[in-house]
Amino acid sequence: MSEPTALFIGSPGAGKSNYLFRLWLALRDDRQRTIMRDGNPAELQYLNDGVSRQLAGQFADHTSMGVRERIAIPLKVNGVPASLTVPDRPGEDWKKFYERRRFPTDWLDLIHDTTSCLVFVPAVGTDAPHDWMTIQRFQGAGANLGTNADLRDAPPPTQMVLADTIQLLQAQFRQSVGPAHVPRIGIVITAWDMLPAEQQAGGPLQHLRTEHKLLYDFITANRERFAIEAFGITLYGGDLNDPEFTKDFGDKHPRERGEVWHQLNGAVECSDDLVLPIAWALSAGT
Ligand SMILES: Nc1nc2c(ncn2[C@@H]2O[C@H](COP(=O)(O)OP(=O)(O)O)[C@@H](O)[C@H]2O)c(=O)[nH]1
Ligand SMILES: [Mg+2]
Repeated sequence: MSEPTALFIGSPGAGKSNYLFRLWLALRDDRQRTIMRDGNPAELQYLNDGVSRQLAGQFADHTSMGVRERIAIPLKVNGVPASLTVPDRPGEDWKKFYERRRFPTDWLDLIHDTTSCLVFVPAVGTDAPHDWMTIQRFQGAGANLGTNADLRDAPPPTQMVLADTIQLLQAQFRQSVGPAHVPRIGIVITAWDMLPAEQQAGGPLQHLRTEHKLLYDFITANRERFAIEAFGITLYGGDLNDPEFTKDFGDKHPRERGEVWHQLNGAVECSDDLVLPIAWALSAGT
């Protein structure tokens, strides 16, 4: 059996790098968890720089040039070696993956029997406001037939890209590992703090059901093919781009901030342990 590996997947701007830094901040404190860091990663400086930026009350910028292709963090899950691997460079190729329908060849060696994927999607503002699925939702099934809007250049709705990406991943797992393999795929909904409190309280699955109905139906119809969980994540409990929020940011240590909303035990729960999605993903192999 290969070493458990978790992969981050998601379009640019989905929140992968900032979650990586927040995760490193959590792991750095060496608090006793099922998942611990196992020495320092080669990209220590890069990770520490990202953390410093966040501790100063700002989200880290879009991935800087010159960063290595893969960031790998050596971990131990219940004492067993594992790793987290993140494509952290400009122009990550997940969009190409969707368009070309081919898994990036330089990532193929990462797909094995204990690989899990975390697919990132922002909580708000992903779909173009007038994509055809939104039109249909608000104006009924016939509305797309009658509209005069030219949607030829509109991007495909996020939920379609996600459902398709998961399907392509599954095909790659089948090819690389075997048809009976059931990979763990976590859906990480980022910037959870941007949702109204009552939507947060409804939990990540309800969010998918109302905002990304097609994706939700796809997940529920394929429960036996993938082990899927959804997580709603806020790195620091608010928007670091909002001066209203950052003015009180120093009132408590940023490490004490941030939440993961999940339904690992059925009911909606909120945890302060930002490591949770990775712990779920990696415990598949232990
Ligand atoms: N409000 C809020 N925004 C977030 C959070 N996490 C990420 N973001 C936003 O998402 C943007 C893109 O994040 P980034 O990590 O660069 O995405 P990547 O391209 O997938 O690596 C950030 O600049 C933030 O504006 C969060 O917890 N709360
Ligand atoms: Mg990035």
